[in-house]
Amino acid sequence: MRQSMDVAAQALREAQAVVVFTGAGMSAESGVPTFRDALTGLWERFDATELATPEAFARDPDLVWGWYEWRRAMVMRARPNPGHVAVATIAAQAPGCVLVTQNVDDLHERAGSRPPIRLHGSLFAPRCSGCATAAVMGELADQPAEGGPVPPPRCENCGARIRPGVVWFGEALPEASLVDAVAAARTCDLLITVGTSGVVYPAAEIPRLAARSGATVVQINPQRTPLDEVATVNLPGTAASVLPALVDAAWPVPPRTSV
Ligand code: BV8
Ligand code: ZN
Repeated sequence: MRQSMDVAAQALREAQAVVVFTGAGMSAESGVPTFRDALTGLWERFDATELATPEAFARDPDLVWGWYEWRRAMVMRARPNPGHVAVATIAAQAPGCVLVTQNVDDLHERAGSRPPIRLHGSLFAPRCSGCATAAVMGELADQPAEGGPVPPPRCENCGARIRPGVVWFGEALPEASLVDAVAAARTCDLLITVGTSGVVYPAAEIPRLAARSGATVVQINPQRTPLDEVATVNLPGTAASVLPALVDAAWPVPPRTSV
């Protein structure tokens, strides 16, 4: 691990264009369950990919809206972890750093990062399912701790149901975000991928594209993932422990001069 950390730290120190690419594991230590285990309690009988679809919302809008309100409440109770703070430090220290996230929480911004390129939208940007008018984020729905169905609000403009501002399975990613993320992956010399299983496309293409374009790819994840095969360096471990260690190794804090 020591040798890999040294390689990663040198790559970060010397990089001219850095991409940080994050997934649900980034927020796990803030108490926000990863996508595969976002379903606890009431939701455990559903597969996330079954709830995160336009068909599910059309079939049972109260159930789907309730799930997103339950997740939004959890994110609002959560706090950024040391990994989010380390990402904000990298963005401040590394030239031309671009943050690309698959996450729909706001923990990167709350840790001080500039708004990331969001490939899968946000829990905090609801919009009308009919006329796409942006909706004002209302008060949190009154739900039991384990969650439950909540009727979505109605659009003031056209009366259609308000939907979560996320990208569901089967929906296209926001074109501009994808174009910007692809451009960044193509031109970076270092991509750090943190806390993603690397199985959801087209987002999962980003680290692979960086590798194909000749960038050094550093993966931070406690588990093995399909991205192991494209990572130049694997740093096994969690976001909140490995990212701060990487920042310290790249930019050691000069010892205090005794005054
Ligand atoms: C599209 C928002 C076309 C919603 C999400 C077969 C092959 C290839 C593709 C497909 C296919 N079949 C279907 C598809 C397409 C599909 C897809 O990829 N499916 C997968 C399941 C195979 N993709 C789509 O549908 C996309 N759209 O293709 O549209 C199109 C084109 C034009 C016009 C119309 C249509 C849309 C995909 C976006 C779906 N929305 N999120 C919501 O949040 O509810 S995706 C969702 O899962 C998350 O946002 C996240 O991005 C994604 C993957 O999750 P991860 O972030 O990787 O998290 P996960 O839980 O999987 O893993 C966590 C990782 O963290 C693990 O590795 C774990 O070890 C690690 N970890 C845990 N703790 C820590 C940690 N790491 C660090 N520290 C820790 N403490
Ligand atoms: Zn409307």
